[in-house]
Amino acid sequence: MKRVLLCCLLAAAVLCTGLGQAHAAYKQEYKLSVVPGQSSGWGMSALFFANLVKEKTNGRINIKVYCNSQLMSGMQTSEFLLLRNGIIDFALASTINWSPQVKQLNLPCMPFFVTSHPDRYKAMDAIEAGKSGKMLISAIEKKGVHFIGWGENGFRELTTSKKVASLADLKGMKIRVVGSPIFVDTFRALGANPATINWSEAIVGFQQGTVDGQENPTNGINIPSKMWQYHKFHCDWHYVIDPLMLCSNQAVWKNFSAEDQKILMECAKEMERYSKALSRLGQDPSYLAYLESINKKPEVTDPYGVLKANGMTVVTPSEEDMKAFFKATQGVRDKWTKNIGPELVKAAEDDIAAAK
Ligand code: X2X
Repeated sequence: MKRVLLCCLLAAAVLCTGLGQAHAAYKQEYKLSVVPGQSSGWGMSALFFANLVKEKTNGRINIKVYCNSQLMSGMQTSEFLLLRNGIIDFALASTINWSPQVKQLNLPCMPFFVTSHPDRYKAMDAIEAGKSGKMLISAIEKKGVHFIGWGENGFRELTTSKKVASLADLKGMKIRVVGSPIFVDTFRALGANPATINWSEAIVGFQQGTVDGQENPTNGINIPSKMWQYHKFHCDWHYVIDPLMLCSNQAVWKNFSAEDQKILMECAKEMERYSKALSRLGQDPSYLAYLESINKKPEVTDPYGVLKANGMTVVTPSEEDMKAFFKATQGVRDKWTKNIGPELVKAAEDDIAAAK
Protein backbone atom coordinates (compact mmCIF):
# COMPACT_ATOMS: atom_id res chain seq x y z
CA MET A 1 0.00 0.00 0.00
CA LYS A 2 2.78 2.37 1.04
CA ARG A 3 4.64 1.60 -2.17
CA VAL A 4 1.56 2.36 -4.27
CA LEU A 5 1.10 5.63 -2.45
CA LEU A 6 4.75 6.52 -3.00
CA CYS A 7 4.44 5.74 -6.71
CA CYS A 8 1.33 7.93 -6.93
CA LEU A 9 3.12 10.78 -5.18
CA LEU A 10 6.12 10.46 -7.45
CA ALA A 11 3.91 10.41 -10.53
CA ALA A 12 2.10 13.51 -9.29
CA ALA A 13 5.39 15.28 -8.66
CA VAL A 14 6.60 14.43 -12.16
CA LEU A 15 3.35 15.70 -13.61
CA CYS A 16 3.52 18.89 -11.60
CA THR A 17 7.06 19.76 -12.59
CA GLY A 18 6.26 18.50 -16.07
CA LEU A 19 9.97 17.68 -16.32
CA GLY A 20 10.22 21.14 -17.83
CA GLN A 21 8.01 20.11 -20.74
CA ALA A 22 4.32 20.42 -19.97
CA HIS A 23 2.65 23.78 -19.48
CA ALA A 24 -0.71 24.61 -18.01
CA ALA A 25 -3.15 26.06 -20.51
CA TYR A 26 -2.51 29.71 -21.26
CA LYS A 27 -4.86 32.26 -19.76
CA GLN A 28 -7.57 33.69 -22.02
CA GLU A 29 -6.30 37.12 -21.07
CA TYR A 30 -3.10 38.38 -19.44
CA LYS A 31 -3.41 41.66 -17.57
CA LEU A 32 -0.71 44.27 -18.21
CA SER A 33 -0.61 47.16 -15.75
CA VAL A 34 0.27 50.77 -16.59
CA VAL A 35 0.12 53.61 -14.04
CA PRO A 36 -0.76 56.60 -16.29
CA GLY A 37 -3.34 56.81 -19.11
CA GLN A 38 -3.56 55.17 -22.52
CA SER A 39 -2.29 58.28 -24.34
CA SER A 40 0.87 58.43 -22.20
CA GLY A 41 4.14 57.19 -23.67
CA TRP A 42 3.90 54.06 -21.52
CA GLY A 43 0.27 53.43 -22.41
CA MET A 44 1.21 53.60 -26.08
CA SER A 45 4.29 51.42 -25.62
CA ALA A 46 2.32 48.80 -23.68
CA LEU A 47 -0.30 48.62 -26.43
CA PHE A 48 2.44 48.37 -29.05
CA PHE A 49 3.88 45.39 -27.15
CA ALA A 50 0.50 43.69 -26.61
CA ASN A 51 -0.45 44.02 -30.30
CA LEU A 52 2.92 42.73 -31.46
CA VAL A 53 2.76 39.73 -29.12
CA LYS A 54 -0.72 38.85 -30.33
CA GLU A 55 0.41 39.03 -33.94
CA LYS A 56 3.66 37.08 -33.47
CA THR A 57 2.06 34.33 -31.38
CA ASN A 58 -0.96 34.03 -33.71
CA GLY A 59 -3.21 34.97 -30.81
CA ARG A 60 -1.81 32.36 -28.40
CA ILE A 61 -0.88 35.13 -25.98
CA ASN A 62 -3.56 37.74 -25.49
CA ILE A 63 -2.40 40.67 -23.35
CA LYS A 64 -4.85 43.36 -22.33
CA VAL A 65 -3.48 46.71 -21.22
CA TYR A 66 -5.06 48.21 -18.08
CA CYS A 67 -4.11 51.88 -17.74
CA ASN A 68 -4.77 54.52 -15.08
CA SER A 69 -3.52 52.35 -12.17
CA GLN A 70 -6.79 50.39 -12.44
CA LEU A 71 -5.31 47.10 -11.26
CA MET A 72 -4.09 48.59 -7.98
CA SER A 73 -7.02 50.93 -7.26
CA GLY A 74 -4.86 53.96 -7.87
CA MET A 75 -2.08 52.98 -5.44
CA GLN A 76 0.87 53.11 -7.80
CA THR A 77 3.50 52.01 -5.29
CA SER A 78 1.70 48.69 -4.66
CA GLU A 79 2.08 47.55 -8.28
CA PHE A 80 5.22 45.50 -7.61
CA LEU A 81 3.57 43.45 -4.85
CA LEU A 82 0.50 42.73 -6.96
CA LEU A 83 2.69 41.64 -9.87
CA ARG A 84 4.73 39.41 -7.61
CA ASN A 85 1.59 37.84 -6.16
CA GLY A 86 0.10 37.17 -9.58
CA ILE A 87 -2.85 39.56 -9.36
CA ILE A 88 -1.14 41.37 -12.21
CA ASP A 89 0.47 39.28 -15.01
CA PHE A 90 2.61 41.93 -16.72
CA ALA A 91 3.54 45.54 -16.01
CA LEU A 92 5.31 48.28 -17.89
CA ALA A 93 6.48 50.26 -14.90
CA SER A 94 8.63 53.13 -13.84
CA THR A 95 11.38 52.14 -11.42
CA ILE A 96 10.05 54.97 -9.22
CA ASN A 97 6.87 53.07 -8.41
CA TRP A 98 8.76 49.94 -7.40
CA SER A 99 11.57 51.70 -5.53
CA PRO A 100 9.83 51.44 -2.13
CA GLN A 101 10.03 47.61 -2.39
CA VAL A 102 13.29 47.24 -4.33
CA LYS A 103 15.76 49.77 -2.92
CA GLN A 104 18.23 49.34 -5.80
CA LEU A 105 15.64 50.83 -8.17
CA ASN A 106 16.28 54.20 -6.56
CA LEU A 107 19.48 54.39 -8.64
CA PRO A 108 17.95 56.25 -11.63
CA CYS A 109 15.88 58.38 -9.19
CA MET A 110 18.98 59.95 -7.65
CA PRO A 111 18.77 63.64 -8.54
CA PHE A 112 21.30 64.90 -11.12
CA PHE A 113 23.09 61.54 -11.13
CA VAL A 114 22.59 59.90 -14.55
CA THR A 115 21.70 63.23 -16.13
CA SER A 116 24.81 65.05 -14.93
CA HIS A 117 26.70 63.24 -17.69
CA PRO A 118 27.10 65.13 -20.96
CA ASP A 119 25.27 62.56 -23.11
CA ARG A 120 22.37 61.68 -20.85
CA TYR A 121 20.72 59.18 -23.15
CA LYS A 122 23.98 57.37 -23.68
CA ALA A 123 24.46 57.27 -19.91
CA MET A 124 21.04 55.70 -19.35
CA ASP A 125 21.54 53.21 -22.19
CA ALA A 126 24.94 52.27 -20.74
CA ILE A 127 23.40 51.47 -17.36
CA GLU A 128 20.66 49.34 -18.92
CA ALA A 129 23.14 47.43 -21.06
CA GLY A 130 25.86 47.19 -18.42
CA LYS A 131 26.74 45.55 -15.16
CA SER A 132 24.62 47.98 -13.13
CA GLY A 133 21.57 47.15 -15.30
CA LYS A 134 22.15 43.47 -14.56
CA MET A 135 22.31 44.28 -10.86
CA LEU A 136 18.95 46.07 -11.09
CA ILE A 137 17.42 43.13 -12.94
CA SER A 138 18.80 40.65 -10.45
CA ALA A 139 17.39 42.75 -7.56
CA ILE A 140 13.84 42.52 -8.92
CA GLU A 141 14.22 38.86 -9.90
CA LYS A 142 15.37 38.00 -6.38
CA LYS A 143 12.14 39.56 -5.14
CA GLY A 144 10.09 37.31 -7.40
CA VAL A 145 9.39 39.31 -10.59
CA HIS A 146 10.63 38.35 -14.06
CA PHE A 147 12.32 41.05 -16.19
CA ILE A 148 11.63 41.10 -19.94
CA GLY A 149 12.87 44.42 -21.28
CA TRP A 150 13.45 48.17 -20.91
CA GLY A 151 11.39 51.16 -21.98
CA GLU A 152 11.55 54.85 -21.16
CA ASN A 153 9.43 57.55 -19.58
CA GLY A 154 12.05 60.29 -20.06
CA PHE A 155 13.52 63.36 -18.34
CA ARG A 156 11.36 64.51 -15.46
CA GLU A 157 10.91 68.25 -15.95
CA LEU A 158 9.32 70.58 -13.48
CA THR A 159 6.05 72.32 -14.40
CA THR A 160 4.90 75.11 -12.10
CA SER A 161 2.34 77.87 -11.76
CA LYS A 162 5.09 80.40 -11.02
CA LYS A 163 8.40 80.72 -12.84
CA VAL A 164 11.19 78.50 -11.49
CA ALA A 165 14.72 79.05 -12.74
CA SER A 166 16.70 78.81 -9.52
CA LEU A 167 16.83 77.40 -6.00
CA ALA A 168 15.47 80.69 -4.65
CA ASP A 169 12.41 80.39 -6.93
CA LEU A 170 11.70 76.84 -5.72
CA LYS A 171 11.82 77.77 -2.05
CA GLY A 172 8.62 76.88 -0.20
CA MET A 173 6.76 75.78 -3.36
CA LYS A 174 4.39 72.86 -2.89
CA ILE A 175 5.42 70.22 -5.42
CA ARG A 176 3.50 67.00 -6.05
CA VAL A 177 5.76 63.93 -6.05
CA VAL A 178 5.24 60.15 -6.10
CA GLY A 179 5.05 58.52 -2.66
CA SER A 180 8.65 57.33 -2.79
CA PRO A 181 11.01 58.59 -0.03
CA ILE A 182 13.86 59.69 -2.31
CA PHE A 183 11.57 62.23 -3.99
CA VAL A 184 10.56 63.69 -0.65
CA ASP A 185 14.24 63.94 0.32
CA THR A 186 15.13 65.58 -2.99
CA PHE A 187 12.47 68.27 -2.91
CA ARG A 188 13.12 69.03 0.75
CA ALA A 189 16.82 69.42 -0.05
CA LEU A 190 15.85 71.85 -2.81
CA GLY A 191 13.94 73.92 -0.26
CA ALA A 192 10.51 73.01 -1.66
CA ASN A 193 7.56 71.48 0.17
CA PRO A 194 6.92 68.03 -1.39
CA ALA A 195 3.38 66.60 -1.30
CA THR A 196 3.03 62.88 -2.04
CA ILE A 197 -0.05 62.24 -4.17
CA ASN A 198 -0.88 59.20 -6.31
CA TRP A 199 -0.92 59.94 -10.02
CA SER A 200 -4.55 58.81 -10.09
CA GLU A 201 -5.46 61.81 -7.93
CA ALA A 202 -2.80 64.24 -9.07
CA ILE A 203 -4.67 65.80 -12.01
CA VAL A 204 -7.62 66.71 -9.76
CA GLY A 205 -5.07 68.26 -7.40
CA PHE A 206 -3.60 70.31 -10.27
CA GLN A 207 -7.08 71.41 -11.33
CA GLN A 208 -7.89 72.56 -7.82
CA GLY A 209 -4.53 74.25 -7.44
CA THR A 210 -3.68 72.25 -4.30
CA VAL A 211 -0.03 72.20 -5.40
CA ASP A 212 2.19 74.75 -7.15
CA GLY A 213 3.89 72.25 -9.42
CA GLN A 214 4.89 68.71 -10.31
CA GLU A 215 7.62 66.88 -12.23
CA ASN A 216 7.06 64.48 -15.15
CA PRO A 217 8.41 63.86 -18.65
CA THR A 218 7.33 66.14 -21.48
CA ASN A 219 6.48 63.67 -24.25
CA GLY A 220 5.34 60.76 -22.09
CA ILE A 221 3.16 62.56 -19.55
CA ASN A 222 3.07 66.38 -19.61
CA ILE A 223 1.84 66.78 -23.19
CA PRO A 224 -0.77 63.95 -23.10
CA SER A 225 -1.99 65.39 -19.75
CA LYS A 226 -2.18 68.92 -21.26
CA MET A 227 -0.21 70.20 -18.30
CA TRP A 228 -0.43 73.78 -19.65
CA GLN A 229 -4.00 73.84 -18.38
CA TYR A 230 -2.61 73.87 -14.83
CA HIS A 231 0.95 75.17 -15.02
CA LYS A 232 2.33 77.90 -17.26
CA PHE A 233 6.03 77.22 -16.68
CA HIS A 234 8.25 74.34 -17.68
CA CYS A 235 11.72 74.22 -16.11
CA ASP A 236 14.08 72.38 -18.45
CA TRP A 237 16.38 71.02 -15.78
CA HIS A 238 16.59 67.29 -16.73
CA TYR A 239 17.14 66.33 -13.10
CA VAL A 240 16.23 62.65 -13.46
CA ILE A 241 15.77 60.27 -16.37
CA ASP A 242 13.04 57.76 -15.70
CA PRO A 243 13.42 54.30 -17.27
CA LEU A 244 10.58 51.78 -17.59
CA MET A 245 10.81 48.05 -16.95
CA LEU A 246 8.60 45.54 -18.73
CA CYS A 247 8.18 42.59 -16.37
CA SER A 248 5.94 39.63 -15.72
CA ASN A 249 4.92 37.49 -12.80
CA GLN A 250 7.45 34.66 -12.48
CA ALA A 251 4.95 31.79 -12.58
CA VAL A 252 3.25 33.32 -15.61
CA TRP A 253 6.61 33.55 -17.36
CA LYS A 254 7.62 29.99 -16.51
CA ASN A 255 4.38 28.68 -17.92
CA PHE A 256 5.10 30.01 -21.42
CA SER A 257 6.80 27.62 -23.83
CA ALA A 258 10.45 28.35 -24.67
CA GLU A 259 9.35 29.40 -28.15
CA ASP A 260 6.83 31.89 -26.76
CA GLN A 261 9.33 33.25 -24.24
CA LYS A 262 11.65 33.97 -27.15
CA ILE A 263 8.88 35.76 -29.04
CA LEU A 264 8.01 37.83 -25.95
CA MET A 265 11.64 38.91 -25.60
CA GLU A 266 11.85 39.87 -29.27
CA CYS A 267 8.64 41.88 -28.99
CA ALA A 268 10.05 43.59 -25.88
CA LYS A 269 13.17 44.61 -27.84
CA GLU A 270 10.99 46.25 -30.48
CA MET A 271 8.91 47.90 -27.80
CA GLU A 272 12.07 49.30 -26.19
CA ARG A 273 13.03 50.98 -29.45
CA TYR A 274 9.54 52.38 -29.90
CA SER A 275 9.25 53.58 -26.29
CA LYS A 276 12.65 55.31 -26.39
CA ALA A 277 11.77 56.97 -29.70
CA LEU A 278 8.54 58.34 -28.18
CA SER A 279 10.42 59.58 -25.13
CA ARG A 280 13.33 61.12 -27.07
CA LEU A 281 11.39 62.56 -29.98
CA GLY A 282 12.25 66.21 -30.48
CA GLN A 283 15.78 65.82 -29.06
CA ASP A 284 17.25 64.15 -32.14
CA PRO A 285 15.73 63.77 -35.67
CA SER A 286 16.65 60.09 -35.98
CA TYR A 287 13.82 59.11 -33.62
CA LEU A 288 11.14 60.66 -35.83
CA ALA A 289 12.64 58.96 -38.90
CA TYR A 290 12.44 55.60 -37.10
CA LEU A 291 8.81 56.15 -36.02
CA GLU A 292 7.92 57.08 -39.61
CA SER A 293 9.70 53.99 -40.90
CA ILE A 294 7.46 51.75 -38.79
CA ASN A 295 4.36 53.77 -39.64
CA LYS A 296 3.96 55.06 -36.10
CA LYS A 297 4.44 58.79 -36.50
CA PRO A 298 2.81 60.29 -33.38
CA GLU A 299 0.47 63.26 -33.40
CA VAL A 300 3.07 65.45 -31.67
CA THR A 301 6.44 65.62 -33.39
CA ASP A 302 7.68 68.96 -32.02
CA PRO A 303 7.12 68.72 -28.24
CA TYR A 304 8.66 72.07 -27.25
CA GLY A 305 6.71 73.77 -30.05
CA VAL A 306 3.52 72.27 -28.61
CA LEU A 307 4.33 73.52 -25.10
CA LYS A 308 4.95 77.02 -26.41
CA ALA A 309 1.92 77.01 -28.73
CA ASN A 310 -0.17 76.23 -25.66
CA GLY A 311 1.18 79.19 -23.76
CA MET A 312 3.85 77.51 -21.67
CA THR A 313 7.11 79.30 -21.00
CA VAL A 314 10.12 77.01 -21.26
CA VAL A 315 12.67 78.14 -18.67
CA THR A 316 16.28 77.03 -19.02
CA PRO A 317 18.20 77.54 -15.77
CA SER A 318 21.65 79.13 -16.09
CA GLU A 319 24.77 77.04 -15.61
CA GLU A 320 25.19 78.58 -12.19
CA ASP A 321 21.66 77.73 -11.15
CA MET A 322 22.16 74.17 -12.34
CA LYS A 323 25.31 73.98 -10.20
CA ALA A 324 23.30 75.24 -7.23
CA PHE A 325 20.63 72.54 -7.78
CA PHE A 326 23.38 69.95 -7.98
CA LYS A 327 25.08 71.17 -4.83
CA ALA A 328 21.83 71.37 -2.84
CA THR A 329 21.10 67.71 -3.61
CA GLN A 330 24.57 66.32 -2.77
CA GLY A 331 23.33 65.11 0.62
CA VAL A 332 20.51 63.19 -1.08
CA ARG A 333 22.95 61.45 -3.41
CA ASP A 334 25.21 60.60 -0.47
CA LYS A 335 22.38 59.22 1.67
CA TRP A 336 20.87 57.21 -1.18
CA THR A 337 24.22 55.87 -2.34
CA LYS A 338 24.43 54.27 1.10
CA ASN A 339 20.84 53.01 0.96
CA ILE A 340 21.13 51.59 -2.54
CA GLY A 341 24.61 50.15 -2.05
CA PRO A 342 27.81 51.92 -3.11
CA GLU A 343 28.80 48.92 -5.33
CA LEU A 344 25.75 49.49 -7.52
CA VAL A 345 26.39 53.23 -7.80
CA LYS A 346 30.05 52.54 -8.64
CA ALA A 347 29.01 49.96 -11.27
CA ALA A 348 26.69 52.56 -12.85
CA GLU A 349 29.48 55.13 -12.93
CA ASP A 350 31.81 52.57 -14.53
CA ASP A 351 29.19 51.62 -17.13
CA ILE A 352 28.69 55.27 -18.05
CA ALA A 353 32.45 55.93 -18.23
CA ALA A 354 33.00 52.87 -20.44
CA ALA A 355 30.31 54.01 -22.90
CA LYS A 356 32.01 57.34 -23.67
O1 X2X B 1 3.25 59.39 -10.84
C1 X2X B 1 4.02 59.81 -11.70
O2 X2X B 1 4.54 60.93 -11.63
C2 X2X B 1 4.38 58.92 -12.87
C3 X2X B 1 3.16 58.77 -13.73
O3 X2X B 1 5.40 59.47 -13.61
C4 X2X B 1 4.82 57.63 -12.30
O4 X2X B 1 4.11 56.68 -12.28
C5 X2X B 1 6.18 57.55 -11.78
